[in-house]
Amino acid sequence: MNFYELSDKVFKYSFGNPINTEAVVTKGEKVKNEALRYFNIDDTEGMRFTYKMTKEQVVWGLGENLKGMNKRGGIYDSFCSDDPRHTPDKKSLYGAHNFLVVDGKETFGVFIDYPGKVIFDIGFSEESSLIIAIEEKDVEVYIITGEKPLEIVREFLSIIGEGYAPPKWAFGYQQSRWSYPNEESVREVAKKFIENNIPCDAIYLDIDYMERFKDFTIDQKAFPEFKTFAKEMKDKGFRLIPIIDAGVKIEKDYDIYEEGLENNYFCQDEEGKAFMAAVWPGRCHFPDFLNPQVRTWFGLKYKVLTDLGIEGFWNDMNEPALFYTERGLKEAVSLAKVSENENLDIYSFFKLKDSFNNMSNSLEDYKSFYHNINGDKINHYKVHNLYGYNMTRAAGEGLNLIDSSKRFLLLSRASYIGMHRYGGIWTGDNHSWWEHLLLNIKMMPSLNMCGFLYIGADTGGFGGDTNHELITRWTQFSIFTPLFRNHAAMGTRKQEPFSFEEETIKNLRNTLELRYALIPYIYSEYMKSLKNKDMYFKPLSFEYTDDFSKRVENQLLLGASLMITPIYEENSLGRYVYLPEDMVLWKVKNYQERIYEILKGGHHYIDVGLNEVPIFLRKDKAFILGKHSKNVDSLNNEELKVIAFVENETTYVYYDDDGTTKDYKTGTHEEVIINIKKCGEDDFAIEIKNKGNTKVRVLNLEIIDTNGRVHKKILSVET
Ligand code: MIG
Repeated sequence: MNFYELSDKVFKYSFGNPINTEAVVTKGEKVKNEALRYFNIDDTEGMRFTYKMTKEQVVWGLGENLKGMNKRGGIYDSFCSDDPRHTPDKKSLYGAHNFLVVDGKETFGVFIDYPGKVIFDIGFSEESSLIIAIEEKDVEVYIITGEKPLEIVREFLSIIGEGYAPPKWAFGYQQSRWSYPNEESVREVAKKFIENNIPCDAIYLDIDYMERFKDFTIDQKAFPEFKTFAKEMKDKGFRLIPIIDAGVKIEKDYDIYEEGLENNYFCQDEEGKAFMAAVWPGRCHFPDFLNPQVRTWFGLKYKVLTDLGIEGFWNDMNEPALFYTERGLKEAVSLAKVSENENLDIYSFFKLKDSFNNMSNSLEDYKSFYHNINGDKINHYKVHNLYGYNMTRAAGEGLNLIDSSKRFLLLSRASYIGMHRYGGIWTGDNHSWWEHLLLNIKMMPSLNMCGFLYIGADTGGFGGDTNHELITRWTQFSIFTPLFRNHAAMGTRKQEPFSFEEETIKNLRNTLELRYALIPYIYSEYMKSLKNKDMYFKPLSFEYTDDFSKRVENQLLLGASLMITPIYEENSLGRYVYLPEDMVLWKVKNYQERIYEILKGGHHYIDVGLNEVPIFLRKDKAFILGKHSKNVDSLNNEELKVIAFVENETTYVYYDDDGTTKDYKTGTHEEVIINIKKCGEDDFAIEIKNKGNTKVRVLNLEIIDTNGRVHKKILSVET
């Protein structure tokens, strides 16, 4: 084992001959050996790391996963999986995010940098054991020390590199469906948003926009004048976001297929032929995204679409999902060769049934193809979790070559730690189930811990039919997630905001207007989290140290100042909330009406009508509120509200930048620093600093004092 010190808090232990995943960007100094901290190692078969947990310890992390924010009591297989039914018994979703923080009297972080399957048994097999197991002996383990979980997370975020910033318009509402298959249907959706006065920034194009599901092609019948159409939509205020799938269709004269084959850019089978499996386009080959040359080649193909005016993409099926291979098909078909009147015994019947069920995403298939990593032929199974990550990396790097100064919207379904540098993720094929709204809430801080900031779920649920209540409650939560997209599967009921009855449309419109009014705060908090290596969503106990906060899994801290308490249960017109300190409650029906109520620290039941969004403002904190518009590009934030709850003093740093270029990376941005200090009974001293030429002209302050009185002041911002 080699031991490296990355800082005085981060230690890397390198066992055997690990594959460089490039998850971590910081290189450490190699120092003398020391035994792995915290864990016992058993290397009789693969590697098994065991830590004895005390009863009081909570385990946070693991990014995109099922179960609670506290991962104890569960067993998780880190193995990117295309499984469209996220039921509680499942062990894997689309991402592989092997970072967790053990929090208690002894507190530390651990990251298992291993590109194959990792099993996290967190007090499942043995109540007090945290067991991490891999099948091989080549692995890098990072241990991160620190006093508190947030401090440990921030150390981790600083070694995996700065995250991805989408363009500002990507903070607007986005509408999707599988599918809006042609010009007319997209035009119709746009028209309904306009007619119903509902803000929206983007409309998604699912697989049907392509010609026979071929990447970087457009179905000429469905979109005869794509470039003109994209411009027409943009002029109306909507960007189009096409999907790109991992599988490349095998079709003679299709350039991607021909070039890939000619240059050996596809993953190969045992015999060195391009590996073949079927997905949407039928039989496909799979670009070897682990090879940098292939990444550049594929990444530059996005130019076909950027040349037509496209500014955003979503990369799908990149676990990679495999519907079937010839092998699986043969096996199933041969089992199915039974005569119709055969009396199958029950075992052969199940075997036959399973052979069809197990045809997709089978381990045997994953073990049957290879990548070329620096000239070495590496079995896919060993590096499975790097595939989606590197597809999106290909896109990110390609888009950077296409236009190095422009920010594009980029989403991936599969991911590994490190991919946050290239794009965001949506959390895949959830269902229109209340359980998945709660899961969505719990997953957000875990993903932030692993570097993923531009995240969100399919609002309303992808599979199954939503109803007016679920879409309303889900939308009321999703207005706080950086990625805010409503998406639904083929065959499900329509779930665009205007597809419901008048009252629901009105509630959704008010909710979306609130989102747009919150964009100055949301964007400011997002960018500060990115720049300062911080979390956008936090569990309560990452800031409040009382014992009860650790148990709260259905409320989140949002940025520097707010706490949100979403309604996630059917038929409920309210909920229990826990306040670690006195806070201001603003129940938003319409963001133009602001009635504030002070709630004392402790447990409360609050009424929350279907037309209300509860927002809590923490003590000695402030947030920013703008006005809504039809989309982000037309927001005018020269005049902003500053809403503060002041007992003693608060400072809010309002961040903004051009929202379109990468200039922020070199420090170009604007900041308005607002300091409010209580000086006497009704007296507040206010100081405003303007750094970097802000566009803000006027600040309307609403200062709430501890008696609930609101003090209003209007200040102009000096330039
Ligand atoms: O096998 O492109 O997660 O968002 O609508 C399904 C069709 C493929 C899965 C994605 C989903 C998308 C769907 N895709």
